[in-house]
Amino acid sequence: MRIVDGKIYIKIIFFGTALAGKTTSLQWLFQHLIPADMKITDQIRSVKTSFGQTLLFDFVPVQLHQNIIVRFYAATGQDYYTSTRKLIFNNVDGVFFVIDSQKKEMEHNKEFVDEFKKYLQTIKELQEAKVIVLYNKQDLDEVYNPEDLEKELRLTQYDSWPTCALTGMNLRASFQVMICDLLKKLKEKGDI
Ligand SMILES: Nc1nc2c(ncn2[C@@H]2O[C@H](COP(=O)(O)OP(=O)(O)OP(=O)(O)O)[C@@H](O)[C@H]2O)c(=O)[nH]1
Ligand SMILES: [Mg+2]
Repeated sequence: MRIVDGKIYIKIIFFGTALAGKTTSLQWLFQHLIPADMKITDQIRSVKTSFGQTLLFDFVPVQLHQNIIVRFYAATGQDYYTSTRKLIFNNVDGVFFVIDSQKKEMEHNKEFVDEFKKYLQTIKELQEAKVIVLYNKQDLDEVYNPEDLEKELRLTQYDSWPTCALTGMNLRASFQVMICDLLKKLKEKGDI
């Protein structure tokens, strides 16, 4: 979190494997949940590869309140960019950890959990950040249910929802919990 000229900047990141649904989740939130008068830009800024995947990150700023700007970032999930992915965690306040629930993605998800836990040890802001896990693609066949996933991936300590980023299932609820938690922290610290 950064306070510049009396404005509070909150940073929320979507993290997870390539094609897990980070960009799709952010798009759904932007299109269906963020009221027009809170939008600072009319579209998500992103750098895409020729296959439609995110290169580096997607970015969208939202004005939550007169003095509160929330900046959303969706990190790239491609393995090629692992070294740049860490940079995006600087000053983070909230993380949506997007899991591709498909059975075939289990090992890949485990690698990302390891990567995330490594960042947890070294990035202080991340230790204090609100983390919500989205067990995405629950609409598909051949997926694990959230209970099995959180046990197998050792993510039981976090709030979580089964989601479908295509229809927005549970994205509203998870977003509300994220924002409420972050605003509560700001109030406790006396910033608002
Ligand atoms: N069936 C289904 N497909 C989904 C869901 N979420 C995303 N997808 C699809 O999965 C593909 C990848 O989604 P993206 O949102 O681009 O994935 P990403 O996590 O941003 O991937 P990178 O940018 O490569 O890191 C797209 O074709 C989406 O339409 C979901 O909940 N269900
Ligand atoms: Mg993406």
